[in-house]
Amino acid sequence: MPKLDICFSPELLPLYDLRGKVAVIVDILRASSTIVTALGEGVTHVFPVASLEECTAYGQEHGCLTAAERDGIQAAGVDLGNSPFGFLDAARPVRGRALTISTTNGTAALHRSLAADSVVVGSFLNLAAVAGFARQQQRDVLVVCAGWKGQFCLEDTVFGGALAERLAAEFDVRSSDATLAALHLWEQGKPDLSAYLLQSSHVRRLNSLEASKDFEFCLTIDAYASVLPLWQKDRL
Ligand code: 3SL
Repeated sequence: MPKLDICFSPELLPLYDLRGKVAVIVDILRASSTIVTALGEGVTHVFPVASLEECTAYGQEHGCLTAAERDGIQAAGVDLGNSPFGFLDAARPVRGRALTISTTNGTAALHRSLAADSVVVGSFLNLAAVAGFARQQQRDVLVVCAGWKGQFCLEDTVFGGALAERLAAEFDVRSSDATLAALHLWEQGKPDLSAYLLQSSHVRRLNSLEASKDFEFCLTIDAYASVLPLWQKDRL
């Protein structure tokens, strides 16, 4: 039976062997939720890049939309920040456009996980798509929580618990303490996810940036149930 394990922070990745595995990159607030929303709203593909310089250069070279955030705030010189609502604005349609995006933790976690056999981006918005892909692959899964500047984030780990619950019949979700802990947190949080996660430091940070509607949106389970951002060569 394949195993589902959870890496609480990209800083812990050197302790894991990604070869032969499916890596699920999670940054619920907000990079992974924003990437899923962008693809769900018709963006053709996403180039996640590490630096702001790469983001703006890529945008100019390829004529694509640019999105970037630093410390939660839209970076200078790009079209969009890291809010899913940037891709839901009827005044600025995104369908048919490509996107390059750079964020503090989410896109960095993705680049650090490329040794995995498959890399996908997961969020509550596309939980069903990620679970379906894992079932189809029948390989060990490592959920890579983007965290915040190397530190643990409650919402990413709770997502790991939600995924473990969905896959419990087909995957070993009991042999890693990290997965057990995530399942416990998910059990606590799922009756009222938004009330539970209101305690988290990232939610407090977003609320201070007046991005509280992003928080509620990012917790909508399966709003984009068939969107699967899968890393292929240099893009999702
Ligand atoms: O660090 C990231 O990747 C972001 O998701 C952080 S924020 O939600 O934009 O603050």
